Parts: sequence; C-alpha cells; structure tokens
Amino acid sequence: TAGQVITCKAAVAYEANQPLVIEDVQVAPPQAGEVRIKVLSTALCHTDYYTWSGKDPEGLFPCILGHEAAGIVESVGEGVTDVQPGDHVIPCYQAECKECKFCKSGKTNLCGKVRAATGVGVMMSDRKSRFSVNGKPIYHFMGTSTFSQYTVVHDVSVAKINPQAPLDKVCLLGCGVSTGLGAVWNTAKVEEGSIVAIFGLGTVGLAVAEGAKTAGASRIIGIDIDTNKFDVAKKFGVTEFVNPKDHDKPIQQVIVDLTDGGVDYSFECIGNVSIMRAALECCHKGWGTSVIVGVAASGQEISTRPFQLVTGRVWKGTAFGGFKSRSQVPWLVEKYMNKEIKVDEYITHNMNLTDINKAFDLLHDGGCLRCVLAM
Ligand code: NAD
Ligand code: AHE
Ligand code: ZN
Repeated sequence: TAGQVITCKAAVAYEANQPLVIEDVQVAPPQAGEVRIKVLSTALCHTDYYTWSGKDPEGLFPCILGHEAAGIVESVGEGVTDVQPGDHVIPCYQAECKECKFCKSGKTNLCGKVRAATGVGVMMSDRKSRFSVNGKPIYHFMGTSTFSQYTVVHDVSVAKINPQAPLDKVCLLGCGVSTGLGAVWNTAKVEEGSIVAIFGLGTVGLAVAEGAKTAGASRIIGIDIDTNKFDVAKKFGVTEFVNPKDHDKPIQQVIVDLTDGGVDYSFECIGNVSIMRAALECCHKGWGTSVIVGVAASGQEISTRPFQLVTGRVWKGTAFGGFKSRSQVPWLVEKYMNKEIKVDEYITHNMNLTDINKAFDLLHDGGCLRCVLAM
C-alpha cells in the first residue's frame, strides 16, 4: 500500500453538534517528513467532545477528530528516519522536533515546528489535508485525527514504543493519563507531604490523583458533582471527597476550611473558568500553586483579585502534562509495562469505531472514564 491512496473507514464530523458519519475516506500517501499510521485503538477524550461541540476557536469542519490512540506505521515519506513500517507508535498532538526554539529552551514541552499547520487542520509542507471524501478535503485535527483506520501525521509527532505494549491500553498515554501524571510531576512538582485538591475526577483528574499519590501527597481531596466518581477515585489515591452541591459556601471556602488555610497544590481538570478561580483561591497564602489543565470554551476568560497572586499564590497551566512527547511517551509506556503506573483502570468501556456516537454520549454518562474504540 506504500505510495498508494488508501480507502478506509473514518468517523467524519461534518458539523458541530451533529452525529459523526462513518465514511469511506481516501487517505493520501505520506509526503516528505510524514508518516502514515494504521490506527488500531483510539480512546475519546473530553477535548474531542469540546471541539465537536463547536466551542473550540480552532475547530474546523468537516474534520476527523481523535487524538488519544496507538497504531502501527504503514508507510513513511521521504526523509523519515526515526520510524519505519511495522513500528508500534503513539501519535502525539504535542510534537517534539528537538530543533526549534521551544524544544531547545529546556523550559517547555511545546514545539513550534508544525503547530501553525496542526491548528488549521492541514499538513505543514503544502498546507493541504491528506484526507478526502469523494475528492472533497476533510480537515485534520490536532495533527493526529485518530478516528480513522489510517491517518497521516508529521514525523515529529510520532513516538515509537515497545512493540510488546498492548495498543488497546497504552493508547491512553497519548493524552489523558500522561497529562494528569505530568501536571503533578513536571508542572506542579508536588512534594512529599503536600495537600492536594483536584477539581474534576475524569481520567485527567484521576491521573492527577495517581501522580500525587506517587509523589507522596498526604491528603488528596477530590471535588466533583458526579457522585459516581467517588468510589472509583479511591483506587487512584483520592483520600477525601467534596461535592460542591452539598455546600452553600463557595467551594474555595469549603476547601480552605478543611485544610487550615488552603492546599499546597490544586488542579482544575474540568474546563470551567469559575472553577479555575476557585482552584486558585483554595490555595494556601504564601505558596499555594494552582495548575489549569482543563480547556475552556472560546470567549471564556479567567479572573481573580490580583491580591491572590500578590500574597504568594501561583497560577500555572499545562499542555500534555509538560511531557516532551517523543522522548517521554516511550518511557511512560515502559512504566506501564513495569506496573509502575495504571492505565487499564481508566478504561470503563470498549466499543467499535462504528459505535462512536454512542461513545460520545457516554462521555457525559456518570461513571464513564475512557471508552476505547477498536478500529
Ligand atoms: P471528563 O469529562 O472525563 O472529566 C471531567 C470531570 O469534571 C467529570 O467527572 C465531571 O463530572 C466533572 N465536573 C464537571 N463540571 C464540574 C463542576 N462544576 N464541579 C466539579 N466537577 C465537575 O474529562 P477529561 O477527559 O478528564 O478532561 C478534563 C479536562 O481536561 C477537559 O477540559 C479536557 O479538555 C482537558 N484536557 C486538557 C489537557 C491538557 O493538555 N491541558 C489534556 C487532556 C484533557
Ligand atoms: N484549540 C483549543 C486549545 C486546546 C488545548 O489547549 N489543547 C491542549 C491539549 S488538550 C488535549 O486533550 C494543548 O495541548 N494545548 C497546547 C497547544 O499547543 O494546543 C483552543 O481553545 O484554542
Ligand atoms: Zn485529550
């Protein structure tokens, strides 16, 4: 199939908020610096739902969503040396070229090499899409588009992993689980004995809990309005639960009262700007640090009294948990293989690509963490 157009099944989002359509899609061969991947497993992340809902300023339609996946390299374009056909890989929406100003800075995991193209749904070299249906182009999404049996990505967005790793599990390391762990280990750098608050106990929030537990946090307070999450959260290290609906006081006050003045670290894993404010304001005066992980809708802005920062609280954010994708995703896979991090436990549902609309509905069903689709 190398060098040929492949026709395969993909879930196309034609319009915001409309059911995805399973189509025969034409996938062009990879051009120079590109890799065509046979996607075997993909999970759904809340961010896919967010873009589908039309609230993402970078959302373009029609497109092929999906960014938490694993697969096997089918063919590579000219000049690609780091992977070859048959390699097991995880596509990475956060690229790592190792050469740009960002990659060389030593200060961030963001990469500048292909971001301009991935933000507008095309490939870098010719600013065109490799996907089409009956000759009409379909946009890429996040440089990954994994809701397709085959996808084309930039070579700087491919992490080569241990071929023994089960792809239907480690696909989760392409986003949610890695993001939560990294938010704790890389962005906040939580120390032993810390008190941690986590707003939102979906996969990202629970991975934050797991990261905080391994970092030796003394208390891990989970906050969610879905009581279904409370039982499962214990497995991930959450020690106390708060349901904002049980309290009349603002949630930041509830947490401050519970912790003798506030937490050392808080994490917003929902995407709600008023909760982002609460997460900052429940931090301890003088040092408390709040990390924004959730993605908020277009037009939403955060606010607080500057006095909160003047008195020592720190507001941060994280993309992909600060992990350098190509360098560190293979390491995360090894940690999973060595049973040092959980992955299986986040998978509550398994379905086929053809059931993708049901899987989208599940995202809002209490109790669903990750649904993995077999392609
Ligand atoms: P999810 O939908 O599985 O989990 C969100 C949780 O928040 C749910 O348990 C829900 O009940 C809870 N929640 C909703 N509103 C709430 C409220 N008002 N108060 C308390 N709890 C509330 O989502 P997820 O896949 O875990 O993703 C979480 C967020 O992180 C999303 O915004 C997603 O877009 C974002 N995300 C960001 C990155 C990144 O790199 N920064 C990576 C992955 C996901
Ligand atoms: N297009 C959105 C931004 C969405 C966003 O912030 N994405 C995160 C990853 S979410 C994964 O589930 C991210 O990595 N951001 C850094 C980047 O380079 O996009 C918007 O609101 O404009
Ligand atoms: Zn995601």
